[in-house]
Amino acid sequence: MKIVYSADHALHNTRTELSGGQLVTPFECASRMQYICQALAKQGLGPLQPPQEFPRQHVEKIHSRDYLEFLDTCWHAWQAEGNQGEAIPTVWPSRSMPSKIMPNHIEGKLGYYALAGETAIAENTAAAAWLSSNIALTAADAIVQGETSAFALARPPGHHASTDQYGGYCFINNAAVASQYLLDNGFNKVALMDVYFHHGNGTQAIFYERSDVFFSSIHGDPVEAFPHFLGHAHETGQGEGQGYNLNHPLPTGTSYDIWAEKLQLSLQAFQQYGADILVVSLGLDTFENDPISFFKVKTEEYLQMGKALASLQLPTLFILEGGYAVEDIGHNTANVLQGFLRHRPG
Ligand code: 5XA
Repeated sequence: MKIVYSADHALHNTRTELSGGQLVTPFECASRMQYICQALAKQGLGPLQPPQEFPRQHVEKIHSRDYLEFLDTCWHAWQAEGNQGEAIPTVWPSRSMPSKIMPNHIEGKLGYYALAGETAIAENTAAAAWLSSNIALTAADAIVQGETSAFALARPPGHHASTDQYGGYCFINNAAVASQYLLDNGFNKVALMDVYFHHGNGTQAIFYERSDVFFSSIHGDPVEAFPHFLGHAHETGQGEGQGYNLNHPLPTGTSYDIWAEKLQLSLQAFQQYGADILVVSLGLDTFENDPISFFKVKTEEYLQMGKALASLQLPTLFILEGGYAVEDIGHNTANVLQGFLRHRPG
């Protein structure tokens, strides 16, 4: 399996996350990658290969130009105001003030482009987000070149980012960018399986009215879990996308057996759809000891998850998303890949 990685993910090294009414050290932190790299090496997975740089136009197919410009200029504008801390939003175009006029001030712009308030932006956040998308594109390109499977060891994650909003630690939607790249390079029907604990609201929104990407997600029920305002079972797609969005919201304490039943439903739907490529948004925050999630998947069960994903017998692109039990994320990630490779070598 081709694995794409760059140590420069650590460019995104924010100090603050708004959590529980406090500014804490971000759960989505650079050390996650050290544990994953160590576990991959220990299990003989690799080598890790560097990303290529792709033209920005691949990302512009998913995200609006004004949003990307905001991302590129946010830190400078924030600093120019004399702010001492990292950039976080404090005001939103909420239900009671839905003005369509774009504020000039960075405080207003942050609220316009943020879908949540926990995620800070610092000096190199945009550079790291672009790099993360290049990692996803390089791994996608490996599949286009004939690899059976590839793993984009990318950070920051992407699945909460929509066309023009960031949040939930996500800035550029790597899975969406990679899926579009696959469609532009010979594949016709993408099965996009999101196994991240939190619903992939950004990915769903991006493809909601399209039939060339079938999005399915198994996640904490949004009445109880972030992002709270998307991810219900009745959201099944719209227009041309009707029938190509399948959500499985699940309650607190969900074990792997229950989770795996939903995965089988998604895989069956992908088969009926006639997918020719599988993209996996691989979050490891379904783990039983994850500090901000409430599923109960155990380390050894990630082998079964990999095996189940291999059963589709499709070219498969894994893209790293979340997972915050830092000392366990390595083994859990490696187990998914090992479980997959044992049943679909390559
Ligand atoms: O999968 N998404 C996340 O891990 C983001 C959670 C943000 C909670 N405020």
